[in-house]
Amino acid sequence: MRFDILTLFPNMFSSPLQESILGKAIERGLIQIQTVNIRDFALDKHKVVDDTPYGGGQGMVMKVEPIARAIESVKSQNPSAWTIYLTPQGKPFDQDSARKLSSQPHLVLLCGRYEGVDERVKDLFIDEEISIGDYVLTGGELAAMVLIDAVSRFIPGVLGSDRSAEEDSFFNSLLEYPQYTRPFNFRGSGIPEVLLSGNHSAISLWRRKEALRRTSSRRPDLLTKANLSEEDKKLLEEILKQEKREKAGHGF
Ligand code: 6GU
Repeated sequence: MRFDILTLFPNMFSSPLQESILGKAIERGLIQIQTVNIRDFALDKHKVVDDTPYGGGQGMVMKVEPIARAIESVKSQNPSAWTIYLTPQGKPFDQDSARKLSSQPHLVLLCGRYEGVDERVKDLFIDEEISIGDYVLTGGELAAMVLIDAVSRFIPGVLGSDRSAEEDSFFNSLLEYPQYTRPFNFRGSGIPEVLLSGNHSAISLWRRKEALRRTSSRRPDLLTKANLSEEDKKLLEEILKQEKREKAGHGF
């Protein structure tokens, strides 16, 4: 899969994408990432890429011509590349969006700065606008990296031959259960006994219950979407009863 990133700050992308899992995926040819500096497509000798807004108001707006020429240069090699503008005004990004985008062979990611881009960029060149959450970043660059990371995990082989993002528990709408590794005792703090029992069905049941407990207390909105079995519902009842008892002041 190929990603072309259109940005005024291409250096921001070098280190984060070259480390660890994404770095290996690039080395192994599973993903290709190229940055394109929008400033290289400015028309005047001072390489101006922004201007004051028509109608007045705060800040600067990214000009249409340099962005248009940058997008056209990338899309001339592949006219069907799916083109995304990263903006807080976009559709909220989630795991399902990441999975769907992973079936595209080529994504073009436009990163905005300042007060955003001239509206005509969106009308003429953008297939989809995406936001990574309800907060404001100084630009779309970090959002583009988040998107590339989440999408790449779905590409076969990126997580290794024996792992797939499809198996992630978030994909199944529950948060992960707690994990522990050695030492058994860290500064007086131990680990749940069941994990040492060697009883695999007891361990699975404990993990399922802890995943449900976490999801119920931190993200109850996810439970309504989850595919809960009859056993899950029983476990949830136990959890809620336990919580009530704890609230009432006797923690047993
Ligand atoms: Cl995609 N861009 C900016 N600038 N801020 C954001 C965002 C994107 N998503 C959330 N906040």
